[in-house]
Amino acid sequence: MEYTEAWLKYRRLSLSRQQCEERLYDSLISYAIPFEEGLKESPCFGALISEFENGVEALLGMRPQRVTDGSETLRFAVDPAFGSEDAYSIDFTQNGKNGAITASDVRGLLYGVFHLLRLVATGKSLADFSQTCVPSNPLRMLNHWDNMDGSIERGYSGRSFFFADDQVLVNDRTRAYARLVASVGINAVVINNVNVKNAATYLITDRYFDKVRALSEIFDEYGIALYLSLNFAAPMELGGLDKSDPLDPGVIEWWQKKMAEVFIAVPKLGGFLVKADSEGRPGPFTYGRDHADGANMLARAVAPYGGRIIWRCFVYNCRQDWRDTKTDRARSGYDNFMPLDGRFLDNVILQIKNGPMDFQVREPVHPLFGGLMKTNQMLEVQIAQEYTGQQKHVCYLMPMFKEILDFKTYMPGHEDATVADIISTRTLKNANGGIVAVANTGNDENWTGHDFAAANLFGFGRLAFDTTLDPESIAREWAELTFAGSTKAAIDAIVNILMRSWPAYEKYTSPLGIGWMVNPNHHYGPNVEGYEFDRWGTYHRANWRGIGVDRTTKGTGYTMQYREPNASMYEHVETCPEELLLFFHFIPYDYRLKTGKTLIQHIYDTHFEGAQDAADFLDTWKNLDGQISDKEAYERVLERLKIQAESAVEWRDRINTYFYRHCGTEDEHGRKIYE
Ligand code: GCW
Repeated sequence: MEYTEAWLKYRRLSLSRQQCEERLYDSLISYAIPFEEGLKESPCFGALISEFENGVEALLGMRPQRVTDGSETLRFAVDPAFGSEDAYSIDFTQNGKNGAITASDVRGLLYGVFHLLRLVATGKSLADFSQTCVPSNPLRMLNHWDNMDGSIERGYSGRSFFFADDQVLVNDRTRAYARLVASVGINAVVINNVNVKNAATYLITDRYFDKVRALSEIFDEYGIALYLSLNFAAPMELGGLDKSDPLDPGVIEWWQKKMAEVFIAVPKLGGFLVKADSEGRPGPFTYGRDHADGANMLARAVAPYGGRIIWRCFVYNCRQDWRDTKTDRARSGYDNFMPLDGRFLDNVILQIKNGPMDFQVREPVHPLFGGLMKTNQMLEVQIAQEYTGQQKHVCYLMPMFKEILDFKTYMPGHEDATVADIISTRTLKNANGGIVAVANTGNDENWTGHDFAAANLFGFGRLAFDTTLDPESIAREWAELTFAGSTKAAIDAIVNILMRSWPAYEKYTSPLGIGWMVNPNHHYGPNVEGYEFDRWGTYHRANWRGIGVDRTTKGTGYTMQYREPNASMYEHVETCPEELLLFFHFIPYDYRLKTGKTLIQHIYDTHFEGAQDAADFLDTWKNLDGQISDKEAYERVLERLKIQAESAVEWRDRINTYFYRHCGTEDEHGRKIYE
């Protein structure tokens, strides 16, 4: 299947000689790599050369020459004393003519080259340019939920390009993918679904070693470590043992032997991701053991090979009864893992979803951030738009991620520590940390179904590498690279749509942080009571008086999982941020919000506004006909924006009618609300 180069198109610039000179692009014409001999062994060396030479040639129409006689105009220098892993600097201030990219390793140089090419592709001048970039996060990871039959759990962009018919695929697209994600700084990838079943259990056997190794080597050329999701019950399913008890000597020995075998066969492997005791997956609970017992047992088995165990905290009771108002799914991550703080080994990292429920359009930050003080942590976000329009709707998520990263946790002794500080390992000076996104790719030609969804893939990588970046600049950079050759007005419009998209989606779907209200199972489209009487712990409790879940001390007590002053802030209606009001409180329809509007009027207004925003996106796009360089992309986006506009109307009307029927209050503006 064909695929595009997404933001790596490197469309030829049309510049005059003078412009090239002024921007110092001439300095890209010759380059040198001092001490090259010692660096050739580095797995990224080939990619460094080819990315630089091909990129410059595509953009400027001249192929850079490598020289060794001191006449170079650009110098790549590895300086082990330069700084932390993957950091680099680009400097064109030395003598006003020549440039240098410096890093402590070749992977850092490769990141520097991708950065340099972004500058040139977006027409930035290199004259006087100087910047040092240090990655914010040690691990910058993607999790693919790809199954070995080629399907993708929560995939909205076609089939898997890692697997088909229970085989591992290694082909051109493997490399194209590695380039794409490495170009934005991703350095670790899990290729298989966290729900490890059937053939996927056998990925750690010789049935698949050759292909897995081949894949890991391609990744390695782009500085990416391959990880696999693991089946905790493998000792039984593969080894024929009668248990998977993590403290059982036979089980321990089985894993030790298994890991020796795996790391000899696939030496570049970074480690494993584990979903245990969650949504029916096996885990240590079966044997009366806890998550630390389970994770540490595996961590010991991979430690001799430098491997890591990434253990997910998405553990909750998925057999709840809606009549029970005390059991609260939101509490479960903290209740399960907080007592284990300090018990995990150094090569274990807990992977924590951004919020306590499940990737809703708005959730509070997970209270384990700021709670845990002696544990390696990773933030898990989802760019696969499971609950945010499934890549039929545009929903640019970097503004949401940015809010999460900037959230102050008030961890004792580190009162200023934000989520970004904690996961980066800056706060706790711990061994491991980072950020991971559930990936949104598939084998669709444009990788992400909706062309605009690629902004989330690009943006996630950029933000993971530098959590101080601003979402709008990232959006602009992505738009300029992807839609190079389009009019300035078109680029501005794309950025505008992206920046308005998350707020719009939030407005026309469930109100004020309550979440859900989607169709069960597939999670697309409105269904206000779709999850109301289900077993998943996802209730909004709307009745004729009001709506919301009481998570205060009078209700489920969830608010007390936060550090002060956050706990009190959420506990009281007056101080609770209003975008999360219904997540924390049951609120009557006639309650007045800070805007002076009643809750019910707010619900009506936001739903009319959100649907109007979606209609505006479509109109804007229609007006750009002829201004977008890539005609096919234009048509694809047009088709999706139509779907979104229609779906937003359906959301608006279902939600408004539902509440109108419940409380009987008329819209103050007399707009059409169906009976
Ligand atoms: O939100 C749920 C998804 C499941 C997913 C699970 C998880 C991979 O609906 O499809 O399973 O989260 O994160 O483990």
